[in-house]
Amino acid sequence: MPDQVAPLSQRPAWKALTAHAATLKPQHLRDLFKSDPARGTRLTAEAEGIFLDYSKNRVTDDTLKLLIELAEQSGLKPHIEAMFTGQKINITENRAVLHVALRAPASESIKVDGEDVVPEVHKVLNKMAAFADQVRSGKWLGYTDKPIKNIVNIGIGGSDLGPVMAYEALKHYSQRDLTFRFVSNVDGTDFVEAVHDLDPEETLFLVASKTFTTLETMTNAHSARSWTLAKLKQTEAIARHFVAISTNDKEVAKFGIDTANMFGFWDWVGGRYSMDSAIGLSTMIAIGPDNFRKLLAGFHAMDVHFRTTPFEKNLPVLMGLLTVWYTDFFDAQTVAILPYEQYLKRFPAYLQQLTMESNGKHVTLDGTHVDADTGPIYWGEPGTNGQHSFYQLIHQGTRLIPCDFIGFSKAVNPLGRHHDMLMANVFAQAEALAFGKTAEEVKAEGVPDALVPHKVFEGNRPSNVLLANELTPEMLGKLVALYEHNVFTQGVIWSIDSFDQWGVELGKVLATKILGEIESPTAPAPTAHDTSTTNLINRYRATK
Ligand code: G6Q
Repeated sequence: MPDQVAPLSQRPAWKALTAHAATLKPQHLRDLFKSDPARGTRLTAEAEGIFLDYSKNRVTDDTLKLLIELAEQSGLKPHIEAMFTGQKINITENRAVLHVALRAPASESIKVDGEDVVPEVHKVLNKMAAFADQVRSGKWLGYTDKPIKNIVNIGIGGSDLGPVMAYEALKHYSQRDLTFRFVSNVDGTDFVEAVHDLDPEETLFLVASKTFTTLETMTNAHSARSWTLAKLKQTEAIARHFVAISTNDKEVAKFGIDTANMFGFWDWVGGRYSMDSAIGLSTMIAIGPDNFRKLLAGFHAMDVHFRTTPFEKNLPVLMGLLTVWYTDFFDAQTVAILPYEQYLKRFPAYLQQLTMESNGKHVTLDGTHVDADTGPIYWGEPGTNGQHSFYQLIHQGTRLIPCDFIGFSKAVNPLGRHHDMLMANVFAQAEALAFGKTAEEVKAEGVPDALVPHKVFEGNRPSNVLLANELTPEMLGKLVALYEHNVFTQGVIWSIDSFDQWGVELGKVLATKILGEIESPTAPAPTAHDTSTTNLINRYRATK
């Protein structure tokens, strides 16, 4: 395991950055570009078909040098090696963190507790591929011998957000005569709406749950079972209409799914890092095994880049360090993810879990309170829609919101001038945020004095522009891995465990307790809660 490092505020680079930030903050991006026009081409990095322009950030060469020193003093290099070599860096759960093994080529060997996990990964991939081919070709028949036409993934959190995001992102590459639906919420509406126009005879459920005990998923899976049996009557039908994706074969068997129809994964795959494991079965059925392997190859290419490239040219490292810079030295609370690609409409939601569940921590690896702010809030919407709603605040509000613009040189669906218009907006927004419009410029347009302050754009608002060639399965893998390693970089600087999620536990425990209290009509009114909670429960019991 990597050596322990000094608390953040005592690392020399941190102290130097604190002093440096004070001198840099008053400087405007307009001046930084004026005194150093070459920064527009110099402060860029390119890897695996992704071009990152980070020149419109409030940094200089000195800032970058110090941030990289901070990465070194935080032990980023040994931490990367520890992750890639299967060491148990998720210390609170005593687990290895090996999503990188899910996309390792068969020729590689990665050991956990002395055992090579790569052959197992490929065994599951082959089993998924055989199954996906059967469904795609219409050979997998339902209980009444009709081919499957509808695939419904039931899962939540990490067992849902990746599959939904990837399905939407790669719809262009999907088999269009199959219908895909995703059910996650325990709100019955989610299930009812997902199946309202489907025929159980032609519907296959993928029950995706690492633990196979998650309340929402098991409740939805039982409703799916009842919905199926209401038409097909015989319990033997379940074997043709349900498969499981899980690490828990006992619970899968208990549910009544044949473990021959179970696709496994391992405790070293975190939920939010699992879209390229068997959890991606819906993706593989949608786009086919060949495209799924291209997706994995994209992930792997970014893994190699992250592991082997010097920090100055390392895309995830640079992006991670910039996020630390704004979070801790500019008090930025959020990061906006702005994909100018309609197919990436669920990408911000996917990144919300990846980033916020990973780095929403206030305790360091040694159990002490972290001495800086951690994980910013990630949010966003695809461009250009956001421009007509929340960009106002980014341009003229009082908060600093670093933005990641994501654009592509080629349209997946070329249509007249649409793509040029879309991309013109990427460049225009980043330019407007950085350089703004001064009072003099506004006045020169003949704007009356009273309106001038309203029409001034201060500028000096930072952004990254990520420009990639085209959204393909391979490119999606690269983009997701880019953010996975960006998050990892941030977590290492803050010395937190980016791979546990204890913060979701308390609410779950309380909900189970309260469920018992509201379901039993004879139970006495609960008293063990605070007066507000008791009052709400009683009101609900009386009005439901
Ligand atoms: C992700 C979290 C969480 C998890 C869900 C679903 O990193 O662990 O979002 O994915 O709670 O868990 P199961 O897959 O076990 O149902």
